[in-house]
Amino acid sequence: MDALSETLTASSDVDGHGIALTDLRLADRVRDALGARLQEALGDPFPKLDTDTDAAILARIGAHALRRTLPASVLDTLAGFAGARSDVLVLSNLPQQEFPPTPVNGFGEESDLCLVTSLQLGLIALLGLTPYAVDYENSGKLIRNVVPNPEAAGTTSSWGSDTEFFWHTDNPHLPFGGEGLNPRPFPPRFLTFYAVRNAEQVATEFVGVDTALRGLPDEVLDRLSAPEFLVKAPDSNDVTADGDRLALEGTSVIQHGPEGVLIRYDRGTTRGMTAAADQALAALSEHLSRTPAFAPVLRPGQFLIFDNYRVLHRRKAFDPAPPGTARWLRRCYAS
Ligand SMILES: O=C(O)CCC(=O)C(=O)O
Ligand SMILES: [Fe+2]
Repeated sequence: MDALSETLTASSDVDGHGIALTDLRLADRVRDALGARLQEALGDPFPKLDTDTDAAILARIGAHALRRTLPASVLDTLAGFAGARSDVLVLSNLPQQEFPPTPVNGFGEESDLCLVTSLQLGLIALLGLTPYAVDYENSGKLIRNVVPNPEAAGTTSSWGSDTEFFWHTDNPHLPFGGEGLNPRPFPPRFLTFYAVRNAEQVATEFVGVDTALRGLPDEVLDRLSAPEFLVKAPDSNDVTADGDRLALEGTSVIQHGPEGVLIRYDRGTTRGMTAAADQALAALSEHLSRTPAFAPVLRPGQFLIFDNYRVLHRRKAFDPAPPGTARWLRRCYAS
């Protein structure tokens, strides 16, 4: 039955990775209708709509086309995702477009990507979230091209490839926020991705915080909750005027709140300020290397969103395909 392939929604944890997954897939005819609507709204050939200066227009076009095309059950699931505090949502079989070569230096002509940008920003709107960028990362641009950038060789960054980007949360050097309406002072609550190409079949891996901590001795958990850590900004952040990186000093790695445990973690940028704190970090790191992961290989036309306060993610080292055809995800922060 067509309706089944249209709105396949599943919440599953078959591999014990502790991820509450919402898995949605559009039927081909829904995908095609959505693509046609977007094309019609955007005009053909695409006008020069820029991701940054025209974000509000692109979001409006995307949200309008999505609302008029997606089945009600999918729209309801999207609207409820952030409030339900689910971990990961995947929406497959979205429209694609003609894509330029992968911009391996990190930046390309954004207005060539109107259709998929309007989709991504439209989905963020339907999720009830605010897309945003910060001025000290990605040149302040809203969408990060997650590509194997040769200039990032040897770094643990979303632009890296030759080095494993170990389990982490994004921008863990910022304090956890309340429910403030300005997301910038805090780590991004959610990361969204639209996959353009991934011929190398590199997985983006996820583990839920409860699974990540399960089985650790109480003294390790107590130590990780203590304000005994120095967390620096990741390699993707610009350095400050004195050549150093921003840092949060005297903070904890995990924090207990009404919605459960929240985590800030990046092994590469976090140090214990005491020997015991360092040992607790080492124990967590060792534990994580043995924890089962949810490891989807994002395929072209897939959208994924996850909760960056409740889920750790990583990407293993890989050999990039030739520059123009190399792996390319489009990432946008949303809070
Ligand atoms: O390359 C990936 O799959 C994830 C990269 C990453 O950690 C990020 O974009 O924040
Ligand atoms: Fe990341």
